[in-house]
Amino acid sequence: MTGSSHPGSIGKHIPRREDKSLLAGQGRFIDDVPEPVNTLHLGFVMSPYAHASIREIDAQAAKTLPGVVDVLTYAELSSLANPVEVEIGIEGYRRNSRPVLAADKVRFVGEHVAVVVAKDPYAAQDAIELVEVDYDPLGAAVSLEEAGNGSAPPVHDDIPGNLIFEQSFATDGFEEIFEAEEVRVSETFRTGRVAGVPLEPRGCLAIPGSAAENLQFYTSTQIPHIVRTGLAKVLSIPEPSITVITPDVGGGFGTKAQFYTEEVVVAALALKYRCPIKWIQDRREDLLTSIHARDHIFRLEAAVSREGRIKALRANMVSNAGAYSSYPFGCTLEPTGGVRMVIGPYDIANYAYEARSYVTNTCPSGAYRGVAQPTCFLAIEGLMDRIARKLDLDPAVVRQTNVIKPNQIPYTNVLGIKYDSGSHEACLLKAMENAGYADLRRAQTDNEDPNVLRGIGICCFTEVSGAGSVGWRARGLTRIPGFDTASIRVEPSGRVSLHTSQAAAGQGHYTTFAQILSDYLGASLEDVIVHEGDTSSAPYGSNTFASRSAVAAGGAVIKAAEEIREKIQRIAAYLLNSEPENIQLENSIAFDMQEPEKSISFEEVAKVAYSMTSASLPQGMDFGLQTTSFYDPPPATWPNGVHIASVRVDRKTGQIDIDKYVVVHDCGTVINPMIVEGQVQGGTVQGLGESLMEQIVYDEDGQLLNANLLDYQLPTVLDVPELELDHICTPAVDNLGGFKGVGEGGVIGAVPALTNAVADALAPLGVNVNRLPLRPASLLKLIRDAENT
Ligand code: MCN
Repeated sequence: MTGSSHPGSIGKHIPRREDKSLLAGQGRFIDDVPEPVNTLHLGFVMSPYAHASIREIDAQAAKTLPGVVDVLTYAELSSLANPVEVEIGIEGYRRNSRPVLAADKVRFVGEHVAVVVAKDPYAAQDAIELVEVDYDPLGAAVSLEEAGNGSAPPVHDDIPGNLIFEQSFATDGFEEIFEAEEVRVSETFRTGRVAGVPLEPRGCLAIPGSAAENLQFYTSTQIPHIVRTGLAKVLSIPEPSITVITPDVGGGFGTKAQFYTEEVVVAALALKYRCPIKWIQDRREDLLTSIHARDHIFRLEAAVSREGRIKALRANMVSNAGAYSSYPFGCTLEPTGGVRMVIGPYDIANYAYEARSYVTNTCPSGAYRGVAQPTCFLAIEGLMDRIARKLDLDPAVVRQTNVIKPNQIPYTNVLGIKYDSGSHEACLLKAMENAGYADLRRAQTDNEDPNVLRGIGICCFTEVSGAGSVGWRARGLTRIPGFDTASIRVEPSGRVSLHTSQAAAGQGHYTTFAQILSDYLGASLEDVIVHEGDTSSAPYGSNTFASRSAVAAGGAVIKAAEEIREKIQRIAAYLLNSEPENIQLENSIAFDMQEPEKSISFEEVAKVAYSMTSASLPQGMDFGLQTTSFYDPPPATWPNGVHIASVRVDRKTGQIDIDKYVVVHDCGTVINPMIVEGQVQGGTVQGLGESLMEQIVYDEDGQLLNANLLDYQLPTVLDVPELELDHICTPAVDNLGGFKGVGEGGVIGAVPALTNAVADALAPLGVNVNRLPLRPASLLKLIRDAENT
């Protein structure tokens, strides 16, 4: 891999520090947090109906079960906690809030109707069975198609037509330009609904302190600060009295970047009973109630020149919001994301879009890895292939015709989105070279076995990462700060503590932030210890999602490091009788570049800074070696990449074999190539799952049919091909450090590349592949239908 040319540890394969304990089974996850002796446990009574009025709840039998302390419903909880409402400042959004337990109606299967408080989790589970709820079932709005054509029953009385969000846009003179072109290519793509399925489901433990409203709140989340702000608001208690702590988090993938009603109930009841309360989710609850994602219909229409150049593009995205708008991203994240990102690495001057989101009687949707980008790139990359087929061009040539060229960068697209740098064309060319694209095409043409259908799929993409405050405001999200923060303290020992506003869920932050700090401060890597996920010590920030840590918190670390560096230089110069500008810091030693024998360790400098020697500080300087820096990055930073997949589809079984899989990725300055490769691999495998097998299935009544891991199929090691990864490094220009995010590119590239490969294989039969997931049974049906016509 081409790493960065940065001196020091940035760009080096440094083994992940966190793995020593995680791989030895010594990680401490939410269920491992020691629970105080008098801890009570919760169990939630979940609705078996997608849509029903609640006539009556009888909890008498449950309350008498040994070990049960209480059973509470909306009637009791509503006096303890306000409904959760996400504020979204964008035109076309209809406000929506969710009570922490269902009030008079349930709106999806799994919605909480009552909560059992018990002395152990087993009693809580047994009691759940005894709570009698009298429901009056109502017709359910489930499918997006029905929601879109207005035939679905209303989900909320105050959201007419179930339309919770709509937005449109068009560049000047769009219609005339569109109509002027002769060639039109269009397609409608339908994605399945998927779940994040982290290895560790959610859970929390709330421990009230001695003061009336003090609360220590452990939760398996990616967003401790946002949870804390949310708890304070919903429980109407002072924010400073709450400490949110994330232990090790066993994966989140966005599903843990939401503030959940269970978190509110656990906290509210800990304060009510003045004793510790714990709740750990099981897999069924996870699949029923942790946010779902995708479930989109994305239509694209392009007006194209005979050479395959897109002259005008029209997008229409419809997304399924589920029953409620979830906090903090709401239901606008996916539609605004899809229609804003679809232009991707292409130079398209004329663009119009419509985006809509409908509420339905299904689990709320939210921010899952990639957000809308696997869908919008499925659409634009699928369209590129269809343009190629229509004009009898090679699909790679169509992409080369439209891709942004190096001499156009910095490039600002029709929506005002700026790419300060990028290797859009170079990644395509390199991926084609690495894949042996010409040979793959030859093998496809030379294939003589009628039962083997060969296909090649390409996906060129950009990935929105590290969005700053302006980027979030542009999408109406007012509960996401956009900045991130780093606090650095050089301790009296000369060792360095770094607290960031991030909260890792497996991304390797304890290693990569140490690398950044070590390089920018001149501290030895071993001397730097990184802390995250405790709101009492970590400064406020946006937390971990949307591939933002490297860009936003990385920038904050650089800013803070530079501030401390300057102070150390001044103290060292004073003690060494040198000039601050001559002082260089390396390996926790400060030395005079012109007289290197004049040197002093960080420890000696720190002792002076903390007044632990007889030496004094320069006149007027404050004690200590500590600072906090806030960094608000540009609206977004744009990594890019290309995936190429070559597949064989068995015409008799619909089975897919992946022969070759190539990725070329550009995330700017690479902090740790090993971690970057792990991120790309993990994301690609999730994309493989999304395109080929994963799907949450609701029936027409809104019953979730596969809330278990036997029926919700995930990729295993047997499904994953050899992934050939390569990188191009074009550092970001507009942000500190030149880093671009990498957390989501894998899934964004994989879904379209694999889908296009299968579509390419089946195209000669006249099969149109435009609906995910591509399971063998559904492919076989498409093949049989084509053969029979
Ligand atoms: N990195 C790097 N060089 C770069 C960019 C990033 O070495 N040029 C490193 C970072 O320092 C960090 C990791 O790569 O250690 C991911 O960085 P980044 O892209 O900034 O993403 P975040 O740390 O903000 O993590 C969020 C991202 C998202 S949005 C999802 S979803 C996701 C993902 O990370 N969920 C994950 N990766 C995951 N990995 C694991 N193991 N578990 C999850 O739940």
